[in-house]
Amino acid sequence: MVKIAASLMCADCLNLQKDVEALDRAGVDLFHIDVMDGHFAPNLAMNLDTVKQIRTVTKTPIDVHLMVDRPEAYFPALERLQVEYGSFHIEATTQPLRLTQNLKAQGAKAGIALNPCTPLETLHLFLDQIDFVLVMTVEPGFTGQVFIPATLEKLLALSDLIKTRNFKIDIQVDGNISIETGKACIARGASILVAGTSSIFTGAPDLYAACLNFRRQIGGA
Ligand code: S6P
Ligand code: MG
Repeated sequence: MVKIAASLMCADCLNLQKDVEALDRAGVDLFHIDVMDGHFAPNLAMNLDTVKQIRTVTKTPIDVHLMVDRPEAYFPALERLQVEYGSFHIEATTQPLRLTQNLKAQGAKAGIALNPCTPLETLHLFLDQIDFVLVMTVEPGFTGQVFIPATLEKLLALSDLIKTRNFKIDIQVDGNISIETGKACIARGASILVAGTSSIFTGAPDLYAACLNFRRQIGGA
């Protein structure tokens, strides 16, 4: 079944625990946490100290998306948190292979994130090393952006590549994933949808109901 990763950057930061609890009741599969440095992505979102606090109020697996230059600098802190999923951008490091191995050694599912303009060829050496690929469907940094349609072709090419080489790798999509774009991504092989302001954090008063509705609409009920 397709997994829903709720993007906590889009949650109500004045009532974060309340949102986490509502999302847990609605049965989200992962909490997606964006960590930025203001360089790789021109914004700041959550940080690893927040992850530590979120851990104390939920048992749902945590998915950290490092949108930072030199992600290796964050690895000692990440390791202490024992997250279930971790990804970093291939554009941001000179040692991606070492980092995927490190994530696996921590017991996390290892993911490589690709910006919309980064070609799939960069992944060829790693396909036997990773558990998931995070395909950005917007440029990194902000919520509420417009979906880049050309990323749908990239998804299709990626799922063909994974099938042809017979690997078991999840495809996560991140950026303006709505009911419509989510269905289009699933049809092209996506198995983890990052849910933000375009799907569940829409500003509607009932986050729990919005989450159940999204699950039902994408065909996962
Ligand atoms: C964006 C970040 C994402 C967003 C999420 C926002 O750079 O990686 O995880 O938080 O995609 O969702 P939406 O629906 O507002 O685009
Ligand atoms: Mg993200």
